[in-house]
Amino acid sequence: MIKELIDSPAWLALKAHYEEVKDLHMRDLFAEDPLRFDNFSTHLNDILLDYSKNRVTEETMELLFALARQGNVEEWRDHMFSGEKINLTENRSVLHTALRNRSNKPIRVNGRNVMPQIKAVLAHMRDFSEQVRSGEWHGYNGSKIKNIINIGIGGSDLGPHVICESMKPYAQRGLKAYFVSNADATHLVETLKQVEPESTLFVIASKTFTTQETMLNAYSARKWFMDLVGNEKAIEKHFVAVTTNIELATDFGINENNIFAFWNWVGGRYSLWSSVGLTIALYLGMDHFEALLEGAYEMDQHFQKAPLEENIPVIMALLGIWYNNFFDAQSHAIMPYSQYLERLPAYLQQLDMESNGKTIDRKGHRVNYLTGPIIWGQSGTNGQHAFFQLLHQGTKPVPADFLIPAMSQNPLGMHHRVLFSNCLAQTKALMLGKRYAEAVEEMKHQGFDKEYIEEVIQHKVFDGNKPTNTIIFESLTPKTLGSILAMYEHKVFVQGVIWNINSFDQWGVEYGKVLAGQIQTDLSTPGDVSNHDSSTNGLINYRKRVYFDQIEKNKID
Ligand code: G6Q
Repeated sequence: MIKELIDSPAWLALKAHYEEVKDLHMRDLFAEDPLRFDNFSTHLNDILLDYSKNRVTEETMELLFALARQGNVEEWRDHMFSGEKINLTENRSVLHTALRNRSNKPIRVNGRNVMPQIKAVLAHMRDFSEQVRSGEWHGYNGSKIKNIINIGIGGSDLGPHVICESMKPYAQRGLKAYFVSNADATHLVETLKQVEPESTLFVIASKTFTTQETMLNAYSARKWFMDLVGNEKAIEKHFVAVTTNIELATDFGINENNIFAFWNWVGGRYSLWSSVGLTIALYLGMDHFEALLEGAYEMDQHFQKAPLEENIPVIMALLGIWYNNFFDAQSHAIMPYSQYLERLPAYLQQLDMESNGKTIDRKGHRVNYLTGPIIWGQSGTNGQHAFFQLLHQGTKPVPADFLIPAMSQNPLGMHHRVLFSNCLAQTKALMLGKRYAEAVEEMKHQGFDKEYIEEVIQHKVFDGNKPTNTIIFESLTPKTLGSILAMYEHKVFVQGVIWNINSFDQWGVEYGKVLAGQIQTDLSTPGDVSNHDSSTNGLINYRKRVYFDQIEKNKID
């Protein structure tokens, strides 16, 4: 009989080991092993993962690798790459990796090689993006396209958004990319204030073409366009779609030639590598989009071929499990020391929390261990002046990833040296902490008297022993970014396999998509409602009173 995860040999071995090592301090581990950095770091191309500042010994890592082997991580990985239907609850293959397959190897879904369709869509994207970027494709009155507005949400927004934001140095001069996702009209209205219809191209990105927020924004954008241009025929010059639902996109008025296909074996949050990346291709050019795919492909190869002991996504996944399940860490922080990567935490929130925010295992049983952590973070050094206090001296363990390029794309004076020093100073301080005697010595040196030192000294002591990974790379190129995003995808995958959950469905999101319907109906008529719980009734009625009062007043005025 297969044992439950928490009663399995590898888990029990880790549990016993945790009791032995939980009080070890990294400061001592570093003192004992001058080669700790060499022993606990690995790399792929220019991407170096330094995981030496973690609360692990050689034995911890061995036990974690045994856990991965016990969970059949390698077998599941191979199932995913070969197109097996590992998304059980939706009976689907999980093949975002096929989208960036740069080899000639066929990949089959239901016996059919999907590579020719993938290549055809890539060619379509190249052709279209080159036409727009060169001006060959122009607005209805001959104007050059200067603004791309991506209308989409969740997986149809976060991926392209983080890439466009991170890759600004590669963007074409004179071209701007905007992202509209929120149902709050403010998002659309404020964006439209910045553009003219004749030089704007809307990319309606929606796998289903039914998502309420996206459709609302798409139809409001269409109305804005029609109000200003008044020519139905002009729509096809300014609206294109990325979707699996050709019929609804055509109903919207989009010319079938301007619909970019993708497939239901591409999950929303894994879709930026598909035609959902059209906005990326338009903004950065297809060569850069393909470099992104290349980088992801190299990480895929590494994930498939490197032994677990050197495998970056596997190591990151196992360290996450170590803290999540043995140290009870509830969250994991992402600290990119790069302004360009400002949106990375938001992107990773969806990738990780939508994938592994699950309570039911693959067999349909409720799990009795923690699954996916809360992902949060902010670009450094801003976080240092805000929430880092809790990392240094709070009561909650927060493992964190620090990401930093060795070279800045904006080599201005001392900026990058200051940024880099801050990044390393933080991980060093989090690891070392500051002992009582060190704090006293420091205060004495600063000239404080004995009495004052005694009064405040406890506040100046830092426990340290706070784990961090540092991911350093030469500079933030499309290829490197592709590798980094694929690295996180596979990290999340490995964790899902070990936790025995399906990382590829999102029933909570689907539930949210239908929930609002009844309330929306209730909001449209005057008079209080009483058909919900008292909280929901109270809040609906508050809004109705404000809204209908306002309408009444405006009539009187
Ligand atoms: C991602 C989720 C979700 C989805 C959005 C948008 O994995 O399924 O974030 O991407 O709800 O869905 P559409 O692309 O269908 O509009």
